[in-house]
Amino acid sequence: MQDKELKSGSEKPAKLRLAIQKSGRLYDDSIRLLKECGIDISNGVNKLKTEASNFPIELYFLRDDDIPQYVEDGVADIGFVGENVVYEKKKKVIVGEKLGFGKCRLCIAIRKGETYTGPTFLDKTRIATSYPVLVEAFLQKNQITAEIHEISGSVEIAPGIGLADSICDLVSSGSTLFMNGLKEVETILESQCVLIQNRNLSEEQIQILNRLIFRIQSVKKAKNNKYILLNAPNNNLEKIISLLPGMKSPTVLPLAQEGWSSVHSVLKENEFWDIIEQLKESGAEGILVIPIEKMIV
Ligand code: PRT
Ligand code: ZN
Repeated sequence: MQDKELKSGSEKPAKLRLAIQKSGRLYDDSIRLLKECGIDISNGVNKLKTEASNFPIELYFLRDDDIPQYVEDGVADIGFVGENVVYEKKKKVIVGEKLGFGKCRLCIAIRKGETYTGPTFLDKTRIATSYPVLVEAFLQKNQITAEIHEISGSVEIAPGIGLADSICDLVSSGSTLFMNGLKEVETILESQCVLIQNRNLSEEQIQILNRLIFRIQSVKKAKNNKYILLNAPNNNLEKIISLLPGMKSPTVLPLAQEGWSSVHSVLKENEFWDIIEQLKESGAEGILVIPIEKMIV
């Protein structure tokens, strides 16, 4: 009896420990993505860690800079973190699924009035950055020698106070550069939040991870697609169908009004406006475009 109890006590069901940013730009989107994946973490997002009630995942809330190290060490099994941090930290982790948020670019910026002549412009100058590893790699690739000044915050003020000639920092809207009299001249990395994983996960953990990735992919696909319903005159049905790829092919149902059909299909977000215009030109009416919550293909 005692043996049995000990045995069942030691056989803990497998779970995945997921590290996400504690607060900051990636926090809201990370939580939202988990919710969209049907993972309930409502029992305490303000703690250091919390467990999902309906999925074998435990969440750790950390500073984004620390996430690659925790995942490399196996303190966390997986993490959501920006590619900029992953590649700057150079930790031994597997970089997987792109998560579609936290998008930005790591750019070199110079004073607005200067004329950029290519990477050689940076030769023998001073570059201020929080990303010395990525900047060094860019300089080496272009055979440039420059002095890298590593600073941890407000990089954009460095040229203005005479600390550097240029900067390398993350940009999203570009307004920070603009307000500081700077302009982008090189993009050294396009970045977004990605899923990273420890290299030694157990079989069971990989199975849980695959379930999570499947859900993430379904959410991402749904975001990139719209469901469309429209009424089509039968005499132009073929043309209208040819404009709508659908997941297999569009669904066509007869309308009560003779000579008309109802057509249902799925459209890619980026082809959406072009196709809508062509559909209208082909006589489609009553067009409804509806967001899709999950898409399993
Ligand atoms: O406390 P912790 O260390 O966890 O957070 P943090 O302050 O280091 O990071 P945080 O929350 O600012 O950013 C987290 C991640 O968000 C980054 O590592 C990037 O992957 C991503 N991200 C996306 C950005 C931006 N966009 C961004 N625009 N990170 C920073 N910025 C900053 C940039 O450094 C510059 O100061 O925003 C300014 C530029 O923005 P624009 O819109 O004016 O161009
Ligand atoms: Zn940080």
